Amino acid sequence: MKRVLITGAAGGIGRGIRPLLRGVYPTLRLSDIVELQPGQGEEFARADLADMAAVERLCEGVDGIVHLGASSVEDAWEPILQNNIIGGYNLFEAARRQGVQRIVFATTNHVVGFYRRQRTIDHTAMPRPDSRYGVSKAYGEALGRFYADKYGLRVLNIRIGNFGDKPLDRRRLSIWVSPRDLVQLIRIGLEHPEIHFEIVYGASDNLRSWWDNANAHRLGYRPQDQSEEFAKEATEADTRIPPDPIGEQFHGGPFCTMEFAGDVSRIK
Ligand code: 15L
Repeated sequence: MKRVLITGAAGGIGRGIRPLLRGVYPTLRLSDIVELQPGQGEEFARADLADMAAVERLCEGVDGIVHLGASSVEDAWEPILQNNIIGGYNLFEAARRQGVQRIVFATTNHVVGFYRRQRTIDHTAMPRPDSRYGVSKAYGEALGRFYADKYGLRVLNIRIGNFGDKPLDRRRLSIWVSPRDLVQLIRIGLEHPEIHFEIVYGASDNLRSWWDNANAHRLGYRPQDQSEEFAKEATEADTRIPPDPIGEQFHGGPFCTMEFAGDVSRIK
């Protein structure tokens, strides 16, 4: 991998992983819809993912992509449509046209947000999106499957839990991923010789995890961080959050609660 493109590089994850990827690959091409200052070994190209011609230019001369660019929380349909549905298609299609070999797709736990917390799921679980955002990421995973099987791209989907220096609350103790653990997964996606299409969970070695991340371990993932180290402060943080009787039953938490008008007893 000589040149790696990071879309959405100005976002929280982009900012968090850049220092850990610097020097690993000779050139990081950073892209976002907003301006950002490239550092050493980085170049910047501004692009709107909904603009196919711009996305194709972005992919020129690129060996691998870390695709973070998207609406990254629940939103109205229009921005999700532009950024995640049209933008997602443009990215995969432009990558194919430009001969990019690999895509690491930043998907989310909200693809499987309506699984109950008593249930541990692995990478084979059927999608149960908890939001329009989750639906758009399930679509992105399907795009990856299509471009891998049909056109031979190598695609790693990382269903990211919650990225940050530490877990923020009790739910995040189950889904947290540290920057260095996420970077380890990204590097598996960019470098592992046997990837065709894979799904893994973007989670650290969390004692309270709801996910069986055996597929990531099979690919060599050895997480270095554990959320339990922060259990006391994360649990205390919950005392400042209003009770959420719907969200606390499901993996997706508050994303399940938003706009909820269903029948909880039917969600097994
Ligand atoms: C996500 O997918 C979001 O991108 C992030 O901002 C968090 O909200 C996270 O999920 C979460 O579930 O905590």
